[in-house]
Amino acid sequence: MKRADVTGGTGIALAVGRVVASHGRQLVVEDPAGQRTPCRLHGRRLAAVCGDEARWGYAHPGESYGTVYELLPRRNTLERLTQGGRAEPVVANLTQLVAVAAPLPAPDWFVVDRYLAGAAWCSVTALIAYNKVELGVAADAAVELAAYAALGLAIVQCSTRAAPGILELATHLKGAVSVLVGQSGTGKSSLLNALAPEARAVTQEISAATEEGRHTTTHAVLHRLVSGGDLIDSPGVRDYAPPVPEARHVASGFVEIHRAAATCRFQDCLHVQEPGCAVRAAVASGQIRQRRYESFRRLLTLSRELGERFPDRRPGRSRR
Ligand SMILES: Nc1nc2c(ncn2[C@@H]2O[C@H](COP(=O)(O)OP(=O)(O)O)[C@@H](O)[C@H]2O)c(=O)[nH]1
Ligand SMILES: [Mg+2]
Ligand SMILES: [Zn+2]
Repeated sequence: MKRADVTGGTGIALAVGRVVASHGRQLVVEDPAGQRTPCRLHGRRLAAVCGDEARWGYAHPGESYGTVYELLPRRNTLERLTQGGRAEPVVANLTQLVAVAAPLPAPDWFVVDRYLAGAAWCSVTALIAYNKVELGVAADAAVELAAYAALGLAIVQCSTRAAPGILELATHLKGAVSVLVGQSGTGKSSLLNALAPEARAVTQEISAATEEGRHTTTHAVLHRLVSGGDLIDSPGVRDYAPPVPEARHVASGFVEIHRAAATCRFQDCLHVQEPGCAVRAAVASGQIRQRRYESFRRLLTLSRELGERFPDRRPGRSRR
């Protein structure tokens, strides 16, 4: 197809591809057949992240790298909260987030809630992978996992030291574009290596393509799984903190709170001290777990703090 308008009148034929690795202005773009080409961004205004769909072509015949001229609209963007309180895109066009927890390090369920809320805020499905299960599942962890399952979340108990859980996880990743997130040390890198044994080599190859041989692990890389589906790996994604939206949208990150909120007396109820609050009634009756409500309250407080510290911050969005 001719897109002379976006190439400054050079009339270069552009193809649509997907950004499968991104490091600053250097990218790797994959065509629908799976062929990967190193690319650079055209112009200063473009900023691509892993998962972006792009129009690209060769600026000059015979060049060894392509040029990305245009990015297509994103279906969703996983964002990270920066020090300055802003939302920074990390990955685009994701369909699933896998929150990884394990017996060791001791799970922080508030962190898990935060990731699950982050998934809901960018409209992707979430599941929990409880890794290292060969170490045993403590009673309190079993209670938390059962509570998440009751909310409709898929829970996969797995171990990188045994096949069955990994195979079950692979089944959940089929047909999806996923990321692994969670506390450091829960086994995300080990899971990636178990799911995509070639991941290490691919990452090194991409390091070479985008940086002429300097090996770093700062890239976001999309791995195609042999068992089906794509898995995006990036240190920035794994340790990301989801941006918290405006106070009135925080509840949309908590499925049971969002559901109960439909019957609050006031439509703009924040579920803190308003009369006729169905959420607080459900907490009092035990229908909503106290810990989950506490988790919601923490994010609500954070949202207000961010609003005060950064009054001009971009408002959070909710698509529920
Ligand atoms: N016992 C046990 N240890 C594991 C398992 N998976 C990973 N580990 C170990 O947990 C530690 C952290 O793993 P890593 O993949 O680096 O975690 P990450 O920080 O989440 O990427 C390493 O010492 C791994 O060998 C597992 O299923 N069982
Ligand atoms: Mg790791
Ligand atoms: Zn309410």
